[in-house]
Amino acid sequence: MDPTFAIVNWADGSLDSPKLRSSTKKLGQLKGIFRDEDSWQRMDHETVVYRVWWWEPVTPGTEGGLFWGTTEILPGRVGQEYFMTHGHQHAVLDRAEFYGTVAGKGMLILRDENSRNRHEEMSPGSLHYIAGKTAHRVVNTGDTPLRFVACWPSDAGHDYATIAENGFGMRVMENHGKPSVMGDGEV
Ligand code: S6P
Ligand code: ZN
Repeated sequence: MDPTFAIVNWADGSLDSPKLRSSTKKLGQLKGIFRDEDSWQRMDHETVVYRVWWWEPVTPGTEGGLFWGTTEILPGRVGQEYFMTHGHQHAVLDRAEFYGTVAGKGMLILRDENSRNRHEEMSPGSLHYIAGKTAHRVVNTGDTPLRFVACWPSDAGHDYATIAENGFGMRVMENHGKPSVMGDGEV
């Protein structure tokens, strides 16, 4: 296959490319992310929370290029809090990104450079523009896998440390069987 060509299955977002890369994030790798530390501690740390497959048609760090990926977040909760991605801002802070939902139900949590929060509901077909200087995290609020595709600049990089330190300012918790968005400290 030509290295500038890949196949996307638009029904489920899966990707086929000779240069496909992938990573798996298990519960044990998400220490400090979920609010209920005791529940996190009691759960099986080998549980898969999400997987990412992505295609780098150019070398990471190349200015002007793009990457493409698919993320799958499994359904589940730690205490009342739904499974979600670690979340990050881009190392080159002003780099933007598109997310497009393929399957499942979720919430995109955003935090801008002035620490202002916003959330957008994700459902099949929803397309989300993540502006530069905006940290982003995805939460699976459904009971099936949430799958979304993403496109981001090849020189964006990832900064996980800043958000790990500051948090997102909001969390998505199950409340009477329904997702509820609340402030970090709210019960
Ligand atoms: C990359 C893009 C996604 C995430 C993926 C996992 O810029 O936003 O591919 O990497 O959804 O999330 P995280 O926060 O673990 O990188
Ligand atoms: Zn990103």
